[in-house]
Amino acid sequence: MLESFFNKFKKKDKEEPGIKEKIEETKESVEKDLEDIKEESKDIQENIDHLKDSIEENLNSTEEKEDIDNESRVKDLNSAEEKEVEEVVETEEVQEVKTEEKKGFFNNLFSGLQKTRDNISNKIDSALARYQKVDEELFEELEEILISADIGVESTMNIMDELEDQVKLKRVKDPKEVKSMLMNIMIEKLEEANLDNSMNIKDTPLIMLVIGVNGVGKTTTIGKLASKYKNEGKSVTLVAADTFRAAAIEQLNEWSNRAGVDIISHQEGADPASVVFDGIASAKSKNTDILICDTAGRLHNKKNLMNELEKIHRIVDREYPDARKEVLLVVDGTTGQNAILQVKQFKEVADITGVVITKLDGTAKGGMVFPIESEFNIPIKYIGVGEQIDQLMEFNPKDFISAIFN
Ligand SMILES: Nc1nc2c(ncn2[C@@H]2O[C@H](COP(=O)(O)OP(=O)(O)OP(=O)(O)O)[C@@H](O)[C@H]2O)c(=O)[nH]1
Ligand SMILES: [Mg+2]
Repeated sequence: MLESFFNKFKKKDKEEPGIKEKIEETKESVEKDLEDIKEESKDIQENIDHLKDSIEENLNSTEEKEDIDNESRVKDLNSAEEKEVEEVVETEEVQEVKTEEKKGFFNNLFSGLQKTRDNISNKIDSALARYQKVDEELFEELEEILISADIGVESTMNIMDELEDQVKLKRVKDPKEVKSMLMNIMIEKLEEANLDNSMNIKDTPLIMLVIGVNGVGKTTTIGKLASKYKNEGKSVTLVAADTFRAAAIEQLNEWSNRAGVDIISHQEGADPASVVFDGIASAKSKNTDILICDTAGRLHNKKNLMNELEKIHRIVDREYPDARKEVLLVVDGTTGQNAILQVKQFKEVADITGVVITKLDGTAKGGMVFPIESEFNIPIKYIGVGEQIDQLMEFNPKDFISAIFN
């Protein structure tokens, strides 16, 4: 088409001289423009192709992603459902175990405190049944009952003052109403001491030193504690730092087998501090949570006991500064006033962080928890209510008073 157009003008060149050059020039520039346009359109086409490719790629990957997302969403939903079902089953199982544990706890506590309950609760019942009205005589009789259960004069006075105030304030006439009032006042008085009765086993490593006079139940308590803490998921090692008698080491060994925990022991007569040293080395290398040391922490001689405990404390401070220390004093509940006296004496020589009262199953004088908490201000952490491995209960004012009143 361009050729015929230019040929037309060739003819004209003869009529108009110079026009031929002009036409040639225009032809060249038009041809060049055409070339440029062709190039440009090639580029544009290439760009379009490229864009198409990338759009397609994006579309594919979005689809793939959606597929993956959907798949994982379905997976998440399924696993959430499974988890929910598992959780429901687990919660039921855990609740069942907890209910069983609670039942076991109250059964043990209730039967373990029977003698004290008979002494306090039954006597109170029969006194209240004999009175028609709430008067001074009844108060005196109640006071005697509390004192006979080793609640102590000071604590008994505090409890009775409060009871009389409340009876006046609430104008209580019927003796039957007095029992629950008395129970609540006793719980309040124990709680008033504001002591931390629960043993903190969360902050580990923890080193427990168990002290107390001969035969109070130290080794038995250690065995029970080891089993308890192991069941609560803690790793425990016993340290036979009572090297006084070979039989003591053997007895602790038996408890370590019963509880299924490790033990570190030396020969009879070895230095107790060196056994503690080895116990610490073992705890460090195995990352053990709790070390429980059975000490021959007797009070036949105050100076000896102080020296022995100081030496052990020094070793712990030097070798295991990260470890928390608890010093548990064990007293035998069946020794009544003697047990209270031991708390007083040990308090003078050792930084006791808690008391364990053992053999409460064998005494009617469980009231001794009052002077220990209120007068000496030392928390009772556990009570022993039998020789069996599970017969060591955490001490809790409400549970304790409820168990001796109902
Ligand atoms: N009924 C009853 N007996 C207990 C309780 N705790 C310990 N016993 C018994 O008390 C006795 C002495 O217990 P041990 O654990 O050997 O006392 P210990 O303080 O280690 O004695 P030594 O090492 O000799 O100083 C054992 O016969 C235990 O079975 C308890 O809570 N109730
Ligand atoms: Mg012992």
